[in-house]
Amino acid sequence: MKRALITGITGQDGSYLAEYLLGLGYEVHGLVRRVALEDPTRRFTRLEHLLERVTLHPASLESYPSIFSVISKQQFDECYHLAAQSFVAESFADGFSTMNTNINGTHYMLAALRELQPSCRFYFAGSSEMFGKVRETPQTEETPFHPRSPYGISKVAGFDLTRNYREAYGMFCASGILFNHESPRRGYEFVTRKVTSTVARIKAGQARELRLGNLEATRDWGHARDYVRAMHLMLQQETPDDYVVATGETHTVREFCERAFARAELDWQRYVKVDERFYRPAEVDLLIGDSAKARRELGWEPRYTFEQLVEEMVDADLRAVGGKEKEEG
Ligand code: G4F
Repeated sequence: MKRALITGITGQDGSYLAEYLLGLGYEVHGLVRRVALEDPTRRFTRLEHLLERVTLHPASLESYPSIFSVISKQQFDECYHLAAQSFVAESFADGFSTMNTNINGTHYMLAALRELQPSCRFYFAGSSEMFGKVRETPQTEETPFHPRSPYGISKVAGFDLTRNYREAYGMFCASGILFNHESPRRGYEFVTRKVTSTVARIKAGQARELRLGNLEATRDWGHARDYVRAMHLMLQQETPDDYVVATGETHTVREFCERAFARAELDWQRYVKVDERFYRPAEVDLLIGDSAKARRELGWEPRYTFEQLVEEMVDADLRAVGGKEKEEG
């Protein structure tokens, strides 16, 4: 039985990955903040159904000794480093804490593994935000990075650290350059969930409008459940490498709204209001990923379509507010 350690296990990706690895027969461990362990009902909503089957360890990405302590007590075959301050808008509001957590946290994980378990395979959650002001479209593993937010900058640093540990110390370190990936477990601050949760509240008579920023922002949106399979595959290869994970399809925020409102039989134009407050100081251009390398070398491909993703998210939010989801067929 393989043993995996997941940082960020309480998040969207962490919970899907934990589920997936348990299904493959892994013993799954997670790093969580001590405050989360003390407040499980609020902090473990995505993990509730797995709590009996995973082992959680208190540690903070800001504290090297706490990470060192967990890694010194148990041998792990694989480590998936997903924890981060991952909301781009927040990184503009507080770039310093985003940098501290994302860069130092990654460095601490790598340094502790190097010291204690250099044979543990390491996955770093890179991001399409690293491409930022894109130099070519679609983006591949060869496309130069030009990050446009403190978050993007912190992810480039994490990516470079991961590659450096691979090259300098011969560790099995791989990075996924993941494009946006969503699901009914997405945080409410991200645009897709903000849209689907508000659609459901409007349908239930609990909200009257949806205020958004840039409707023309364009993203390559996949399903998180598909993307965690790619993370696992990266750590099963003979040699460590970096892979773009994307659908290769791109849509605007406006299109996402149209589809989400239509799923609930509502006209998006009646409810969506553009609000300057949700614009960002710098926006990334057209993001669209070319995942040919992952498809060829990992045998990975997405199973969800954009339409299925939107429908699953809207239906889940409608159920949550007690609204009626659209009948299938
Ligand atoms: O949903 P978002 O906040 O995601 P963003 O910034 O693309 O980042 C996500 O994907 C990255 C992968 O490339 C991850 F690395 C990152 O951690 C995160 O998961 O915003 C998507 C787009 C942006 O262009 C934003 O300007 O939607 C636009 N948008 C328009 N109105 C809005 C809003 N975004 C948010 N969050 N809220 C709005 O009201």
